[in-house]
Amino acid sequence: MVSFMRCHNSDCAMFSDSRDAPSKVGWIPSLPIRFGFPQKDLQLSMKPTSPIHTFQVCHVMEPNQNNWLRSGWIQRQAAQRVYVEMRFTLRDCNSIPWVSGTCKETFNLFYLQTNEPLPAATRFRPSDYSKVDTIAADESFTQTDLGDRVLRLNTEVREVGPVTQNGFYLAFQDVGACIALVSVKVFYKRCPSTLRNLASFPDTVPHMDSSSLVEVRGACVENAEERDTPKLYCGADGDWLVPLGHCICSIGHEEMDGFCGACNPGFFKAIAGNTKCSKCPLHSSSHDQAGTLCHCDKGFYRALKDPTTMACTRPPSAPRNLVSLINDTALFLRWMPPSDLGGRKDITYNVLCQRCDGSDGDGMTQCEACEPDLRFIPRALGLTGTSVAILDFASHTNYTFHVEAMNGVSGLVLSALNRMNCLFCGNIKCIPKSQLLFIIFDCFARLQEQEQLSYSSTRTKSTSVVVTGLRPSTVYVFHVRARTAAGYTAYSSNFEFETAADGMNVKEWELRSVVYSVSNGHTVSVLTFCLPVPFSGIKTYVDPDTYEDPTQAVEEFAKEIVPSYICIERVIGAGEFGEVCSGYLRIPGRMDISVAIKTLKGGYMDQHRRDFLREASIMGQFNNPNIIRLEGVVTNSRPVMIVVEYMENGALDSFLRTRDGQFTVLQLVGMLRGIAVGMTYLSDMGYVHRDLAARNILVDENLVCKVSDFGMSRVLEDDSEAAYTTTGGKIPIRWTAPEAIAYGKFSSASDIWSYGIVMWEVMSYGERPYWEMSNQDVILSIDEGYRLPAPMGCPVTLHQLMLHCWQKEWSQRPRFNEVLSFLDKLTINPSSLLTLVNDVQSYSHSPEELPDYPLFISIGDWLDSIKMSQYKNNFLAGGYTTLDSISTMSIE
Ligand code: ACK
Repeated sequence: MVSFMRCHNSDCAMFSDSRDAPSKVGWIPSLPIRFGFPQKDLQLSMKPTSPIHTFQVCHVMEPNQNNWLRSGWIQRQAAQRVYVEMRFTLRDCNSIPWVSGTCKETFNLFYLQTNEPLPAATRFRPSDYSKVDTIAADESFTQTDLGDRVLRLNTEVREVGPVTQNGFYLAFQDVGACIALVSVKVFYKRCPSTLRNLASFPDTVPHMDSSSLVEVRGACVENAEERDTPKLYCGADGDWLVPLGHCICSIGHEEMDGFCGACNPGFFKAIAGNTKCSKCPLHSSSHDQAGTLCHCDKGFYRALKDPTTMACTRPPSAPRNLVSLINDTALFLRWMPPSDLGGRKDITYNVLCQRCDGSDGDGMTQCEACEPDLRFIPRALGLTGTSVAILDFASHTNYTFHVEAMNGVSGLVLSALNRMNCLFCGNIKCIPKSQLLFIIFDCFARLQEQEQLSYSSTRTKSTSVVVTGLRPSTVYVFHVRARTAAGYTAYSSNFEFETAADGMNVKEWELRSVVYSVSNGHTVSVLTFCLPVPFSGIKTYVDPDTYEDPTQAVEEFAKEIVPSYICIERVIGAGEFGEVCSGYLRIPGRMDISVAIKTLKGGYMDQHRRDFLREASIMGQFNNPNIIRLEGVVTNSRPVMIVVEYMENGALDSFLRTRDGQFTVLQLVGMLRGIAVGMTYLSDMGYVHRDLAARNILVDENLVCKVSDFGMSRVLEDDSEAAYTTTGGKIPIRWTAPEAIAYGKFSSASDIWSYGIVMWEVMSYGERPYWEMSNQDVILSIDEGYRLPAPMGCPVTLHQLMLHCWQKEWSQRPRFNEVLSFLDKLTINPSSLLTLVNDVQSYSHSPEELPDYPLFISIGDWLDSIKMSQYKNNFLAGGYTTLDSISTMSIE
């Protein structure tokens, strides 16, 4: 082997390269099998001045060719996945006169793994080698201006392996083609050492398994410190993915080209962070490199609370123009602010008073402070205005007043110069600690039918609640209370109302409660009033938990089936409460129906039975071709069963995994459309699924996808993906919107997020979202703006739709009906699915970078939506034919 040069992606690590001089790199024609790749210099007409050394073979006239060329032993080194790039010319048989059926247009690539080079005398046995692929030419000839046909160079790359032993041989088999092998480059991919977010990451070789990422921790660069642990993931193609965490430059240092450099003299940085060094503020300077603080020039000061970025200041000069005015009982003093405020705005004034009584026996004047005896309005010290009134003078006494100006740095100077002033510094009032704050956690609305002892209660985190299932002609009483850090508040005063007899107003009322605290900050009160919810015509979902007795909900929404009508055939899986079986429902006088039967295993507790049947009372309310249909329940005998329609292909995730790559994009979009139909229906009914994921979608024999798994959508106990969050809930992190993870805000908008993840699962044939990343890393990376990249072969339009579903701001995500009409447009206009993500150069991977247009398929759609249809032709004439091209359009 000559060299072991490393490189990235297409510019790749080279174990050996026969481009320069093939004889040096160990290519040996394998003997004694007949060899047909003699080394020759081939003059390619592409580069007439530079001869290229090649191995050639061209026995196209003779039948039964079997010519081999084998490489020397190539050490595997760090590689896990090895690639071979072959450059060759291959003549097409039509261009060779007189050849019959003996001429071939392909050759074969083989390899053999060994831990050591084979002894030189080892016989070459083709049967030891494993075939990698048959190689054909993309190009064989091209036409020149003069009409000549010129041989074209082909480049083909194949993956060899997996290579697990120390090294390997490559071998080429010719079976009768006319080939010139110009070069062979053997390489592997790696993520090159890099600097990211002020951390350095070492050279890393990707995993052999293309679907898994290598997690790499970065080390902070010099003079930087770690905030969140910096991490990158090395992907199979040698790309670094998902940057997480970061380092920040330490104090006295700033970021320069990915490193942390010292602040220059005259500059400083007092806090660690990715900000720049700041110029020293006025009247301060730093003389050394890496300054963390600028020192005040002589005569200037920095008060304790002054930020380091503030100019140094000095005490003010004296107040000006002091004038006095006396009436019968009061003295008024007024003055003007100093001419020099010292560079500060926090100026205050002290009025100092001295009373001097003649002289003592030594002839000395006796002076004392007189402020305690006098009344100063508003006060004597710390005045912010420029006047004061003084009262309560004693008769026949001399008073002397001084007004001094102070600011935030006066104390620093005075304390050094004159401690006498401390006389006036006492009597500082204690500021009371901030008052105890009450936090409203949640409210309870209690609903009671008048003159009935029973009541039901609803818990909500918002300040309004919709009450459903009310009876006609009944008087109801509502009251609301709040739970705060200090416990429950008292109930609000009662709000009474009577539902109408015709039932029009009886189903839903919105109970609005206003939670307020009174002025002392210690009580929280609740005001309540009621508003009827306008009748929308769409059936709304009724939460079985609002029933006092959940069996009532089952009775209302699920049919009881006679157990003898159910024929169980076999067990197909295990559910949380018992086995899942398949079988038939044989109702007399009706056709047999294939069903799945979920059973509740014996020895259950009442709570289990209620939770088990909860799914039936939810499912029973739905009637939609893309929602799993409830046939009925068996509750009056053992075992308790839930009977639903049978879905031949089982759960969508495992179904796709076993059919990797077998569907057209349109078929996959058809599946996604079905799920969107089901979800549109659920969201219109006001039902939030909370656990939408491919594992909870079932597929029938016609590839129709139906939403299922409603039972645990409230508590998610049965989902193996659900993990406990810091708030105590159990949540399938990878599928759940950030606001639902962070503070339990589940909504149809959070279902839309999950729908985007399901889209990704479908387009990647059941790949695990975020691969092996930990839940914590998933949360972090989402927060930092990372979104799943498009799966291989995914149309740009679909990935853009996913990114829309993953907008951080939930109100900006599309609604299910919008997703549905978007998918419909895609299906009607399949050319919109032709651009694959891999084909697009500048393509956004994050919702923040989404082009500023909503979900449109064509330029026409878009212009229609912004009322500019008349410009369609101008756009097309200008070459703007796709929405991607619009996103890169400039003002000009
Ligand atoms: O992937 P699967 O075959 O699809 O394995 C699970 C298993 O039962 C445990 O839930 C399958 N399953 C659940 N409901 C149905 C249904 N209605 N039709 C067919 N298979 C079902 C599910």
